[in-house]
Amino acid sequence: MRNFLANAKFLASAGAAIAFFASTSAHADQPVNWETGFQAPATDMMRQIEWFGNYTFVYIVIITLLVLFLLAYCIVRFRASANPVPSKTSHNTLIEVIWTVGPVVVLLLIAIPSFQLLTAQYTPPEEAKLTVKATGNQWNWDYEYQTDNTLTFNSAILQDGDRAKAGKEDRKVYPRLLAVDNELVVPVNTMTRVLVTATDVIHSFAMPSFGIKIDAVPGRTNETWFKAEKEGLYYGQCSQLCGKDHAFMPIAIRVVSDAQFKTWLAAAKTDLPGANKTLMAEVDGQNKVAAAGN
Ligand SMILES: [Cu+2]
Repeated sequence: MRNFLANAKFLASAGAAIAFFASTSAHADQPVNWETGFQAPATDMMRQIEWFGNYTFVYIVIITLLVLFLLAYCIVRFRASANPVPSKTSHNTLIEVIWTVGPVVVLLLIAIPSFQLLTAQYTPPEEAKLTVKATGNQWNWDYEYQTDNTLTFNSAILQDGDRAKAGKEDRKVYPRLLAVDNELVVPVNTMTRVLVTATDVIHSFAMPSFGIKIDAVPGRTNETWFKAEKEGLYYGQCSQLCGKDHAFMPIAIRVVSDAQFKTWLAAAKTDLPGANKTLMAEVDGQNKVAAAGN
């Protein structure tokens, strides 16, 4: 009984946690405790990746159950006491054809959508409207907006001591180890090209809910792209072991409306902290209104 109560309590708090994260996920995407699936997709590419993950999972389940059944059947049906004189069969053409053709068909059914997805990832559907260069350093990122009058700034992990000054005291929106001082700001529904490189060692630019992850290699430029469909604040991390502070170089992308982006970009060229503060006030203000309206 006590165990049952403890379990019920655990389930209730888990339920509350899920409700809590569901309510915050509307404007931020980040890892949550006990997560077993992907973060909610914010691009069509991530939706396709999620679909492919679920699709292959079906095969994994079927194959695992089939092999488990065959094993159990052999162990029980052909145990020494039930089957004292074992068969000496060494060939069976039909079964050999089945266990060769079966896996080939399964591999084809997985390979075809897999190659299609891979091709789609390297084939942007349209010309990029915005190009941003992300340069990995030990242990922070430099972002460069390739617009008229280039805008360049550094983005590093948010130190706890700087939270108050940056106006980022809400740890649900600006989580420890994921929040940064200056987010990469991009407009919603806009084809964005990201050029990725590094200055010292190999890093990796990854954003789970956008379905992108690409190595940042010194002396070479890699290219990826995304088209974020939902406004919000998204978190990723450097995903290539790059030294002692590898775990402390998060990536934060803030997706805003076209108008907000234009205002921010114009202001950021002269006063980045000021532009960020204005944008934050506007975005967080909207969320408060949205929350109140629920
Ligand atoms: Cu790194």
